[in-house]
Amino acid sequence: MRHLVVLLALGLLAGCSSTNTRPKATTTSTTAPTATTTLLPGATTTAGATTTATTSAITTSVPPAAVAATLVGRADQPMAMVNRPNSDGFLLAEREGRIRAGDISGNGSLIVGETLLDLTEWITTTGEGGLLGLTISKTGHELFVNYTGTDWISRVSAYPLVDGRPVTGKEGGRPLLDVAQPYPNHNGGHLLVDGDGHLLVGFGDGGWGGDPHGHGQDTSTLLGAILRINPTAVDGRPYRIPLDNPFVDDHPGTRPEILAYGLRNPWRFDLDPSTGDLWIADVGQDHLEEIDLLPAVHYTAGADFGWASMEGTRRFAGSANDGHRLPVHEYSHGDGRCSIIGGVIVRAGNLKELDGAFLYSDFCDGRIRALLPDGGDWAAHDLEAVVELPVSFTRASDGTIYVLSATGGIFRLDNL
Ligand SMILES: [Ca+2]
Repeated sequence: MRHLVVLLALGLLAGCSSTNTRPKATTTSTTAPTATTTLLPGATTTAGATTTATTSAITTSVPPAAVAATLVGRADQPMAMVNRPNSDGFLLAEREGRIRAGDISGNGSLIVGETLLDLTEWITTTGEGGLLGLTISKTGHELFVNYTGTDWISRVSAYPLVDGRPVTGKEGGRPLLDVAQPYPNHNGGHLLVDGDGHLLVGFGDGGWGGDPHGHGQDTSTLLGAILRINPTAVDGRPYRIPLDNPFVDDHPGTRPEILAYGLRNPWRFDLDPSTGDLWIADVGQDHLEEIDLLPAVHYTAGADFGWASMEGTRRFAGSANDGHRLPVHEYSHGDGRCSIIGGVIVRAGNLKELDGAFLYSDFCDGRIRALLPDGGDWAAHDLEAVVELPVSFTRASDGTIYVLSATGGIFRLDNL
C-alpha cells in the first residue's frame, strides 16, 4: 500500500498517455511482457539510423558478480547528490527545494545535515516538478540547480560557492535559463558539467503523452533535448554558446544551445570520465525504455535520438530523420518494469569488476542493472540488488556509487 501511495504522491517519470500525473506503474499490468532487446552496435535497422559502438575497450562474456545495496543515509525525497569541491562531503538536493550538506562518517554512513540553501517557496512538486538536478562548476565556485518553478517554468540558476557552501540566500542566484513547461510531466532536470567546463542541461519533451507539440524533433525549442552552454556571463547575457556546439552555424531556426535532441525525458545521463562518452537513459512512452549513447568522437557533432518519430527501435509518429541514432539498449514494459532510471558509468571505486559499466534501474522494479559490451553486442546484467523507487545515481569523486530513492533512502553499492 505504501508503495502505491508513494507512487501516486510522487507522480514521477510518468510516461502514461492517458494522464499526466500518474506513473505508468498503474498501467503496466496490462502490458504483455516481451523479451528484452539488445542491439548490435553499428547495426543499421531503419531509415539510415545508426548505432555506434562505445569507445570503451571492455569486452566481457562472463556475467558480473552480484552487488549489495546498503542503506547508508536518509533524506526527504533526495533527487541528486554531488561531491563538494575538494571534499568527501556532498551537496544533496531534496525534491521540495532544500540543498543540504551530507558528510560521510567514520563507519561509512552518510549524515545528512544542515540546509545550506532553501528554494522551497519558489518550487512546485506538483506532477513531476521539484528540485530535480544540481551540479558544481569545474572551478568549484558555482552551484547550478535545475528546478520546476511555481510558475511552471523550468529554471536553471547558479549560486556562488565558497569552500563548497552557497554563500548567499536564494535571492543571490544568477538566472541562467528559463523554459516554460506546457504540462506537469517530463521536465528532465539533470545537470552535468563536461570536460570543457560546459554545463549540460536535460529537458524532457514538455509532457502529456505522445509529444503532442512535436518538441522532440523541433530544434527551435529547448524541450526534448540536452543543451550545452558555457555558464559564464558575457555582454549582459547569462551564458555563452560553445563555438563547437553542433548547431552553432548554418542552422536557421535551430537553437544553438542544443547538443542532442529527439529525447522524451532524459532521466539522468552521465559522461564517462575515462572515455568522454555520453550515456543517456531516456524514458519511453508505452512500450520501450532506452539507453542512448553519444560516443566521445561524435560528441560535438550532436545527435537526434529519434523521439517522437521513434520510441526505441520502433516507429512511433511521423517519419524519422535519416541518421537518427538508435538506442544501444532497450527493454519492454512488463515484468514489473515501467520507467528507466539512469545512471552512471562505473570508474574507480570499489566495484572494480564493473569498471566501464553503465548502471541503471527501473522506477517500478528497482533492480540495479549493468550494461556492458559483450563481444560486438551489448548485454544487460541484473546485479541482484534492489532499491525501492530509485530516482537517481551518484558517482562520488572516489568512484563510490550511491543510489537515491524516492522513499528517502540513500544506498551505497558494494561488492557482496
Ligand atoms: Ca530514442
